[in-house]
Amino acid sequence: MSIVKNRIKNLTEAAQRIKKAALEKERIIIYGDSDADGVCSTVILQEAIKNLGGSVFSVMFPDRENDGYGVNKRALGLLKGKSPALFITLDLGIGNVAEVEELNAMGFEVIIIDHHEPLDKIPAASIVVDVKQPGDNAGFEYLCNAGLTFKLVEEMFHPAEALGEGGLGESLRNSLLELVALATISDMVPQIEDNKLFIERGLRSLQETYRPGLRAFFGMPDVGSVAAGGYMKIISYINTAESVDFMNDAFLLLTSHEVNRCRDLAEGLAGKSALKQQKIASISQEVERRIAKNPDDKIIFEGDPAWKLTLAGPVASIIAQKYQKPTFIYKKMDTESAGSVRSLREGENSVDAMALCKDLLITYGGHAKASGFRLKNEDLDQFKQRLGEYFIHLRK
Ligand SMILES: [Mn+2]
Repeated sequence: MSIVKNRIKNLTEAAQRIKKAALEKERIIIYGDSDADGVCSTVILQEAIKNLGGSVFSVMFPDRENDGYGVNKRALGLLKGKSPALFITLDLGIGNVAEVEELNAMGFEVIIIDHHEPLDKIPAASIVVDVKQPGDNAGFEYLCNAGLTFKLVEEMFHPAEALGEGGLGESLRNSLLELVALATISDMVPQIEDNKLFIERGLRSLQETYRPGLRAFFGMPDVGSVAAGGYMKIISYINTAESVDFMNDAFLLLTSHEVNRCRDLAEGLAGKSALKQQKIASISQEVERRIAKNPDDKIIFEGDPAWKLTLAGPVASIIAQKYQKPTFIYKKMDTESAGSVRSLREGENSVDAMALCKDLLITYGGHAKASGFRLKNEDLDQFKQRLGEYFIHLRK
């Protein structure tokens, strides 16, 4: 179904290596991001590996609130003694230069599958697939990570040099496309080319999904049919799941075969989602109260110890949309602050802005319009000032 273009850099190599690991029953660990895109990517790859006769030894999702985004320190601690293994990152990893070095030293073979903007240095993984990395001119920067993972899986089932060897069956393909569609909509990537096809075909299949976790949502009174947009509720429920001890309820839901368990998990996520929406609204109101004092500021830059880091993104989205200014919302912790950025206007690239402040930042990364950062509290004022200067300059 793919529109024929150049090959995505390293995609064939990654597909062949993962397929070999599945067929030879090597130990495989998948480390995915905790949002809908990361969770769907993980389900897609795990099901592909199982369909090739392999198994996934463990699946991990970082607790963004407590342990930080990406491959974090606590994960590295838990991974001690688990090598040798093929360690595959999904929807994260491109910023984990130091952690990948550590994984290598621990005896893991690392494959990165990501779609985020690379920073100065690409991690020294054995294979890096990132549609935004230098040298990838295939033109697939618009894919979400689940879309990229679907293309990887297509290659695992249809290696270029052995077409017809045992393809991705129609029902598995459709089932995976349902997840790709949800992730593509969730990640707010442009609905063009393959993304458009993914959404059309995935949503069509979703109407009659056989995945118990998705059927559980359609059994709930507040989730309408696919035609009525019920998938938006499903996406927000999946994004509500937070990872605890490296496991994630949305992943458990999407991979469970037990109808009752799926119903319980789906209802649990719906309940949490309602609470989350209330908190997002109250933080947004607080931000609006604060910025009302300085209506001429070129950026919005607000933080608080009481705000949850996982809500910084949704709050920043609402505020950036309403005020049309680059918006930085952060949680202030004991010694460090971490937050999310939304910069919606064309040409106001938030990752470029932060690159100019990288001497102040512990980590940063993401996409032009949606990104994140972490820094020491003592550097907050200078960070804010330099961002302000950068964006004033851009708007002259
Ligand atoms: Mn993503």
